[in-house]
Amino acid sequence: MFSKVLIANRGEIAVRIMRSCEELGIATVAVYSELDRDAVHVKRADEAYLLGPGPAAESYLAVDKLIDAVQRSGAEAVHPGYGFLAENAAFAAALEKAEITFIGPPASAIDAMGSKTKARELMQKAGVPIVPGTTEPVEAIEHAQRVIADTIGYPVAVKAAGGGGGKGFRVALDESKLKDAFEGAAREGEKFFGDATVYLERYLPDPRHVEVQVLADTHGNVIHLGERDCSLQRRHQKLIEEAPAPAVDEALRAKIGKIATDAAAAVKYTGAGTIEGLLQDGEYFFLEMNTRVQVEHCVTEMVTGIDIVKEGIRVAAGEPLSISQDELELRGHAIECRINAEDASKNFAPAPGKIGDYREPAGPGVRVDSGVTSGSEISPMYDPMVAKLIVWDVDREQATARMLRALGEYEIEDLKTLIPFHTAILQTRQWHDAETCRDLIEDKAWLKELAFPKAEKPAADAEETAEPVEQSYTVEVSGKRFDVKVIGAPLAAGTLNGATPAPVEAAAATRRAPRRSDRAAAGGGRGGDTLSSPLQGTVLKVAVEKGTEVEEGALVAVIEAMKMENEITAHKAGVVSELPIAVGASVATGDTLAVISSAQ
Ligand code: MV4
Repeated sequence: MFSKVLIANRGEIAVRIMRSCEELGIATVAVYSELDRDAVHVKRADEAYLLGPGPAAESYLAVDKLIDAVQRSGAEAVHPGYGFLAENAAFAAALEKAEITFIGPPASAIDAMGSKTKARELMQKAGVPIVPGTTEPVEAIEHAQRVIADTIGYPVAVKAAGGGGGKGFRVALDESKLKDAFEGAAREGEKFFGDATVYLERYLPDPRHVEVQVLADTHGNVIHLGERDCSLQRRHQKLIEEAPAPAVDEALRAKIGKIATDAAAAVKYTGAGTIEGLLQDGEYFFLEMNTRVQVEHCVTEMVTGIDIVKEGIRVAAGEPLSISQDELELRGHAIECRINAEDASKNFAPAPGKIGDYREPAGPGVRVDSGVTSGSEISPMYDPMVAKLIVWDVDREQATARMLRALGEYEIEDLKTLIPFHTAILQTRQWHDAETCRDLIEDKAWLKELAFPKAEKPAADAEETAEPVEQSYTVEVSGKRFDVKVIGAPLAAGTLNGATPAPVEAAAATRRAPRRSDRAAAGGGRGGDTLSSPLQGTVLKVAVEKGTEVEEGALVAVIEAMKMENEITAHKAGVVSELPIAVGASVATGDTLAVISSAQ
């Protein structure tokens, strides 16, 4: 076994990996950017090395700096986590050359699965069912038209060969939409992966996203740990995951498990990996393989009792897997909610900021994987996911009740997170019936109900400096009279407790008593005609001009922040009278994006 491992990542996954290392008696090495000097993962590690400035290209993606840190620390192996360099075959090869162990699959397996067309061809040869379509790149639109007419038919999915996780994925419902889809997928492939190559798949109208966790060692053992359902997604970002999948019974589990282990064996996979697929009407199709530990690995850990990260480390050290397929047992049900710094009511706009008071839920069957604490700064530079809340219980219904209880316990002050969104969605009939909830996630009106109450005016730092006082009030709640005693900071002159509206709207929307964490931070205000930016980022697209007449909800601009594209829509109908933004410009939270005057 290794004696020291460097974790080439940040946030919750870096902490998660350190936990497994500690249990295995392995010393941990953190790396960090200048923005992460005070981050939880840095303090947690036995030692830590500064990589460079905040931008990932100068820190978490800087291969030379990472290898230098490995050599200075004397670590024998590197765990990449997910994101950053986790699926970079060149990084795995560079480590190999420097005689450092990469805790992950061989570079050849990363490479084989990295090209989606190559992966589809390999899987087809291995007898793994793929979504019907092409395994060769489709060079030109005329070529695509021919293949669609001859074999696939409409609707058709156009996907970037270098893509994955939905990047570079467009749908053409009929021939008239093919050109846009083809060009869109190619453009996105070029932008994100430097590869404009696209391929075609039959578009499945209402599949479930079902993926299988696999583990493989260097002794020829390849096993699967059952499946996860990750159908609840928004713009290809998973939001809630669960295991087992509601639509999978034991017979289907055995069938898709074999598909997954066949797929892994075909690329001589080792370590932890995931076969992603689509399930429709009991039929399973391979989509792609993620050659890394995934965000949602935790739900599988909860129902199998297996530490997936630990198994990956054991495999990299040359040890055999600690369990066999026959020994594996699934028990109960697990659900994971991603706690992102995002505002669901504003199109899931990133909501970076500094966390105030912070308190994680606990109690039976509750697990929190987080990388933050009180005072942590969520930077727009990195992923908006700050924590994962995972629960286990004996069945899906009880796990849902437990998740709602845990979400209610979670206190994250001064930061807008998806907690109200999760709380609302888990109480819907659609979730109860195990539907994919696609209708709700696209429902602008429903999401708007999740709006955070306006931030309260800070009472001139009174809370920090003043002694708490006791004050008595008489209040009426739904016409019933109560005498209440309030113990806390004295109120600023001229304001009574109710001077700012109480967060009843949010409470109604989330159907539970208002919690402290609901009273979140200031955000992009939308006062009168001014449409101000709810986030800090870069303007990617401006969809209107001065003088354009817009409907409420019409696209005004696209702003990139925390690696996500965010559509900013008109807050009211009217005419764009001012437009102080341009493509490429940086905007701060609260900056005016447009002024929309009411049409006469
Ligand atoms: C598809 C699809 C339908 N047909 N491919 C790709 C990446 C992943 N985020 C979802 N992806 C999809 N690929 C074909 N040929 C539909 C989706 C899809 C989806 C699938 C299951 C559950 C939820 C989904 C949400 C968006 C897109």
